[in-house]
Amino acid sequence: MNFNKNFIWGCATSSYQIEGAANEDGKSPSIWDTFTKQPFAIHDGTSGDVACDHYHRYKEDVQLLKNLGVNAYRFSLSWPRLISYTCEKGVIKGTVNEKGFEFYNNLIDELLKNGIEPWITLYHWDLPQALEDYGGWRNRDIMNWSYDYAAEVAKRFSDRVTHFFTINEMPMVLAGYIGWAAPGLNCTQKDHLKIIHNMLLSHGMMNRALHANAKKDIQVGCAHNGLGHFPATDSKEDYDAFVKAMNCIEGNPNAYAPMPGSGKIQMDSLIYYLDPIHFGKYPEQAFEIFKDQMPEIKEGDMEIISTPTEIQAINIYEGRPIASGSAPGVKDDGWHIVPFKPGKDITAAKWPITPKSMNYYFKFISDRYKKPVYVSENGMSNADIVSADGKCHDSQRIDFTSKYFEELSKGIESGADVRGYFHWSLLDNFEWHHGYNERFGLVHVDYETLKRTPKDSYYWYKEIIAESRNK
Ligand code: PNW
Repeated sequence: MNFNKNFIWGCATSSYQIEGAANEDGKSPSIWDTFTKQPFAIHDGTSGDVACDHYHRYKEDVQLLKNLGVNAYRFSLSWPRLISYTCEKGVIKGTVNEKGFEFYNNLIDELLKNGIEPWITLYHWDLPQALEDYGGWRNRDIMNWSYDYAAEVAKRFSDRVTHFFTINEMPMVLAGYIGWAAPGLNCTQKDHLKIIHNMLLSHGMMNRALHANAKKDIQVGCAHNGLGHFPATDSKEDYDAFVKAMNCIEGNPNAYAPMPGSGKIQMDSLIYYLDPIHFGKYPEQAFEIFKDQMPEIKEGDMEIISTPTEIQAINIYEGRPIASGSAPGVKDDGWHIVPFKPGKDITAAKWPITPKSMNYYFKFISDRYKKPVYVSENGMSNADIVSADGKCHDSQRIDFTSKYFEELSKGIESGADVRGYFHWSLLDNFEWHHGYNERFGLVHVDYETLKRTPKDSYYWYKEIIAESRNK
């Protein structure tokens, strides 16, 4: 495989999914603390109150990373652990929680002591509940709250941390305003487009705050998620069809598929989110399709949003094969999604296994935005159990990951500038509205004893990393 010696091999996690300690050491509630307590919000009725108890076991988890041999670890900061908010005379005031900063300082030091580079995500969905009470992502002021938060993060951590991701998966933040994620609201499309605009502004303001307060050169980007489509065959026609699909910003918000003529924003469109960041403008077609639903763009907004970033990160799990010719029932745009055959390979979460998502998609992103790209998440949910022999034999995950690596390698060979890969996830963890039923870890977690058992895939990934270093 085509990974050079300097390729970054890592693992990713997020605060609410692993930390636990939901009410400890001055942490204020997040929207996920609130949402998980609502009846039927979470499939198995659980919450992240304890999760993997990483807050108390981070040293053990750093040893797992060290033994794995990764050179980088991507984790997120719990915003409500770091800052709590009150409102006085209509002005929102944040107060720093020193205990929260102490936890991440310790984690960063522990990582560095063990030769692992910390990569920080500022926002992985656990918004302080107090900010949601003031409108959260619906309130344009969030760009200023984001600035102040990011400035504090840079002041405290940029002496030791070089890589920062602003917002993780803006489209999935939007899921909170479609109903199935926190805060569990159901908004109109006009609201959704405004929320996206506010997220883009916040990304830009975090980027500015990080750079303005950094103690050394840092690299900043957002971690976007999308569907990694790919041409159904090697024909020129299908390749052109794939490019058209990538440029389609309409789709079914709940089906993760582009759909020309639907009049709905495709929740995880690539170009609707990333063109503003990299080119300083929304795709032209957005104004034709969404007309007066488009957000108000104030003077200077697009400059804030397009403040230069150094890197682009992408979380990638699946995609759809695209072929030329239109499908019945949708506007003829010269392409269509080829339906999967019955019995298609799927993961435990029933997501289709599509290794080719690592190939053309990354070339497309790399060519379009011309920034170094990192795979900030990739992995699968599997029905893993600890066997009678005390081990966890997750051959599916090894198979999945090796197939995805092979296609990523082909993408790099064809010119995609991908510089690193972070496996999702280090540990089995709280998988949002699915609760603990989906296991994404390289390490199995027994939620009764909190015992960690490295799975076969952990040892396999360890070998891949070692081989690629010794090339
Ligand atoms: C990502 N989908 O979310 C998140 O960044 C992680 O926190 C999460 O645990 C991981 O992927 C696995 O789900 C996604 O339904 C959630 O397409 C849902 C989807 C994609 C990504």
